Amino acid sequence: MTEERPDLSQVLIRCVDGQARRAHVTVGHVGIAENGHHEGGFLIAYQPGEPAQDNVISGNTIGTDPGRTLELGNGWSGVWIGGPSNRVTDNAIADSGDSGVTLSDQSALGNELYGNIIGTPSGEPALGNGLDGVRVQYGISGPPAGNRIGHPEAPNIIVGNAGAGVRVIDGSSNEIRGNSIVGNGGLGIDLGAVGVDPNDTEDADTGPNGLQNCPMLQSVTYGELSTEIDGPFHAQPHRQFWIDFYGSEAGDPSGYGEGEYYLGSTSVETDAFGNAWIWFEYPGVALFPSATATASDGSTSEFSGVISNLQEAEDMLLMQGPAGEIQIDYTPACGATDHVVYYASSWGPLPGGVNWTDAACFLGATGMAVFDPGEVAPGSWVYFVIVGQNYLFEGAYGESSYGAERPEAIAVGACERSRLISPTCP
Ligand SMILES: [Ca+2]
Ligand SMILES: [Ca+2]
Ligand SMILES: [Ca+2]
Repeated sequence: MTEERPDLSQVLIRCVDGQARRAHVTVGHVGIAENGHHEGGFLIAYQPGEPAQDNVISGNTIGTDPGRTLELGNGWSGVWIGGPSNRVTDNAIADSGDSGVTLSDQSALGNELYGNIIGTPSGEPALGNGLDGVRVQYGISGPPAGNRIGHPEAPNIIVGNAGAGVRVIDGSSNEIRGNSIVGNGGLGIDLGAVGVDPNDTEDADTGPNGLQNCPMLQSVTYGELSTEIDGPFHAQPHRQFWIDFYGSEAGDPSGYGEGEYYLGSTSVETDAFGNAWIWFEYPGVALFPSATATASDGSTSEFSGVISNLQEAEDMLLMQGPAGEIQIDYTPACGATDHVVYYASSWGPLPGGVNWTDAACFLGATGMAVFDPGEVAPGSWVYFVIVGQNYLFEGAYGESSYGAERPEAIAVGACERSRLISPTCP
């Protein structure tokens, strides 16, 4: 049922006029990797009138070894699909010269990508694909449509690819939900032109996935046991949408989100003016939240902007008393109900980090702490960082006076509460 075409792709599934339909092929547990000598990994080919359909590619490693350590990438896409209703599940797809998976052509309808690792997770050798994780684009006959890339119950991990996590250049109703998309060179999801597409009035614009408008997250509120996220959403009037929420350990440099971990979903319906208010409560700590909107036709938006309410303590004043003690006065950030001040001194600026040597703990809502550095040699530098400890958080109030995030305070055990260091204000 498969043709070997070592000069083109390692596994070719295609239909040719006048020949038997190449459908219902299942290929699994095949290592597809050949040091770039092959142009592609799997090719499910387009052929007018006889599209290759209903095939399953499952459980393979494509472009690397099963341990995901070797660079064995194919010259172009790891998987290229130009036919309908194929399923690509539970594969590792890495080190392609082009995108991890390309969905192309008018006949690329209703394909499903579930449970794949596209690129390489952080901490593993960097074997991201050379273009996008998943690319949806016009082919010979037209644009793809109605494909499903991930689902909250069967997400893909799309990480460390050179371009976007998922790029939809052409086509409509391509659903992108529930995935872990992080650490890609471009946006997590990029529709149309490279970069963020601004929302428009009543989402009247047209383009890939209808250039679906995304939610505008406005606030994130950290409670004792949960995180509340809310904000406005503006799109086409009288339509229903799924709003998917994600958290990330860090925001994307663009200020727009990727979605490192899926938090959950809510549905909304826009009013006659295209407005809706979104609200979501996550039972835990959700850092750098972002969201996408998916219309009832399956068109998913780009990610929203990330909320990052990073703040620093203000009005800091340092004074040295007659006995050499140092008093710092300040206004704690974020209205913290409790906080800690860590202290260190050294010769000159420290290139490698600060060894925090003292701390003042359980300072409540006040803005004053006193340290005795003892005999301070001329030329010494002193550093402070003020850390909130509201609720579940050990939230950082921005950078330390050293200019770096305070690491977990192993050297200063007295204040340790075994809490998460948050880059945002609680
Ligand atoms: Ca874009
Ligand atoms: Ca739009
Ligand atoms: Ca639109």
